[in-house]
Amino acid sequence: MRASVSVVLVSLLVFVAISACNGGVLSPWFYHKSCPQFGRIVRNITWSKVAANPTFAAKLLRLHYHDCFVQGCDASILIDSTVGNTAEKDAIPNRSIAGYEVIDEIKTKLEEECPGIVSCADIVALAARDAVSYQFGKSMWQVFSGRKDGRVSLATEAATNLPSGGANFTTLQEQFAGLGLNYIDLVALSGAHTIGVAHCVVFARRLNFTGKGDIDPSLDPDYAEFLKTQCPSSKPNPATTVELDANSSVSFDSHYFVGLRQNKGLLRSDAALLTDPRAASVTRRFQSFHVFMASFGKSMKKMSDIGIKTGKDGEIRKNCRVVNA
Ligand code: HEM
Ligand SMILES: *[C@@H]1O[C@H](CO)[C@@H](O)[C@H](O)[C@H]1NC(C)=O
Ligand SMILES: *[C@@H]1O[C@H](CO)[C@@H](O)[C@H](O)[C@H]1NC(C)=O
Ligand SMILES: *[C@@H]1O[C@H](CO)[C@@H](O)[C@H](O)[C@H]1NC(C)=O
Ligand SMILES: *[C@@H]1O[C@H](CO)[C@@H](O)[C@H](O)[C@H]1NC(C)=O
Ligand SMILES: CC(=O)N[C@H]1CO[C@H](CO)[C@@H](O)[C@@H]1O
Repeated sequence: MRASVSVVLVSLLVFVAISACNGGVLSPWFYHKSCPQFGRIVRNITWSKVAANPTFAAKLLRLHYHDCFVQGCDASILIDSTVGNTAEKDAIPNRSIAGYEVIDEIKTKLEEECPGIVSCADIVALAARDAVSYQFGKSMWQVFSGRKDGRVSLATEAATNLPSGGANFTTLQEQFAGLGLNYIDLVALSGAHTIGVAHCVVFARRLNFTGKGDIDPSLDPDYAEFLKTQCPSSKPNPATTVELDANSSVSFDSHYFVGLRQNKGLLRSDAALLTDPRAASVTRRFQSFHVFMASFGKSMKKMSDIGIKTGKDGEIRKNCRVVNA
């Protein structure tokens, strides 16, 4: 009797322990024995790229987000289109996704040091963390490893799974919920827009809201005038970009939430966070950097767990741009 109770207890404990670390799949020590240089190599190359060009921080962070939201975090975003298949990277929402060459460089170095061991998906997850962390000189959240690379990449999926910059709160919340992310994750992860830029076309509608030259009433009028000078409808330049977090788009801080609450969120999806009372209250708390950063790290970890492939579901790609033959 006593023995069977302890057996049940022990199995329960083991079960709890395993569920606590992503069903036992991902681990902070995954490459500890097989490729102890993994963390150092990713950080070395990522930091030197961001040091030379700070815009890589935003690019690598967004790359990881796009990867995870389509097919799970399986590096499907890296696959090049082929004659018979238009890949995710060539889907419309993928416009201006970049950072591929940094991932390639890291992969090449890792294949020299530990051939066939490290997945492209794990590189993407760690490079996103390190790119943001460079500014702080230390890692800002923990990343677990052990993802396998997927063998499928479809442009059509990128178009449906990635929320549009014009989305309202209901749509955003539904799309995030479908991936196991709640409204706090939605607000925290939207805080990624504290760095980087957007093209005029993704917010142009807000400057001609009903087609009568009027501005989106949820946009600060002075800020809207500024945006019109940057993105004149008479002379549209498809290459023009505007900072997502006005005047603070290089520094990873909580200024996004300060601007957002002054109705200076650039995208309609940013402004939408203020239309839900619970989400709006989170945006207020996230004006504090420490509160935001703690939550951002937790939500990034949840995001980097989406749709993990293991065993025969995936592979360790030799070249991040092509599925293995
Ligand atoms: C909440 C839903 C989201 C929507 C609707 C959205 C939409 C967008 C759009 C439209 C752009 C501008 C793209 C361009 O014009 O080139 C953008 C940029 C960006 N997004 Fe998001 N995004 C969302 C969530 C996220 C998340 C979860 C992350 C990362 C954790 C993220 C990171 C970024 C970054 C860093 C940029 C700037 C990229 C650069 O400067 O190259 N976004 N986003
Ligand atoms: C990265 O590695 C190179 C070559 O191994 C080395 O010269 C360089 O100092 C390293 N950089 C950092 C930031 O550790
Ligand atoms: C949000 O957007 C969706 C899709 O465009 C639309 O069907 C829905 O009615 C909108 N919801 C609200 C509350 O505006
Ligand atoms: C606003 O949009 C309407 C309808 O698309 C267009 O006819 C008009 O020229 C636009 N106005 C401005 C100022 O861009
Ligand atoms: C950005 O800085 C300029 C110059 O200090 C200022 O005029 C402008 O209002 C700021 N923009 C926003 C959106 O705060
Ligand atoms: C439609 C579109 O803008 N596609 C782009 C996706 O990303 C690649 C790589 O940056 C571009 O070359 C495509 O033009």
